[in-house]
Amino acid sequence: MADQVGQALPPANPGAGALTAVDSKPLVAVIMGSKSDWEAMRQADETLARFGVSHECRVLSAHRTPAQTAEYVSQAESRGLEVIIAAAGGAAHLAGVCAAHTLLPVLGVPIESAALKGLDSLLSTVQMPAGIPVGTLAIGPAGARNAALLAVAILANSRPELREKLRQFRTEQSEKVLRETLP
Ligand code: RP5
Repeated sequence: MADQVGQALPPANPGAGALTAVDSKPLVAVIMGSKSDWEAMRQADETLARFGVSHECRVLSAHRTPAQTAEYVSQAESRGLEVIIAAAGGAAHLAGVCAAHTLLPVLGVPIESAALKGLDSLLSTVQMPAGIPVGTLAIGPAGARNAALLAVAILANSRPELREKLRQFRTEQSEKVLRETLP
């Protein structure tokens, strides 16, 4: 079964009720090429949980588990998923491979690599040839958090209550900045 494909990652906030990484009716899939990507991608998990968006996190690799990745992504839409966030480092073709197997929007997060600091990941994710789009975010944790916020914005187009949460988030963020004091 598709929801058994790939290694599930721990919820960011165990005990948070429905806001877990492995939800029974997920709207967003957060997949990453390796467990080593989790340190950055937990930002996506935590952000989705903060908005109460049901989601699941999986390790699936474009090159280490190609068949399982294709199977998982091909079945995502019929399972009710609406957005896929795909993160990978190095020759980061995971997001592009995902996009090739689904009509769902795919948001790519380039993971910082040891050799080239994520420039390789960024270019591999962002430079999709015309026809199969990947919406690429920033390298690393900022990209992970923004991918989740963009997923929330996509879902919020048809969910007024989520749109209101997003508005509230922006307001709180602005207020926090305005409260900052400098030494
Ligand atoms: C990619 O290779 C993964 O997304 C990860 O960022 C990178 C290194 O993976 P590990 O060797 O740490 O498993 O597939």
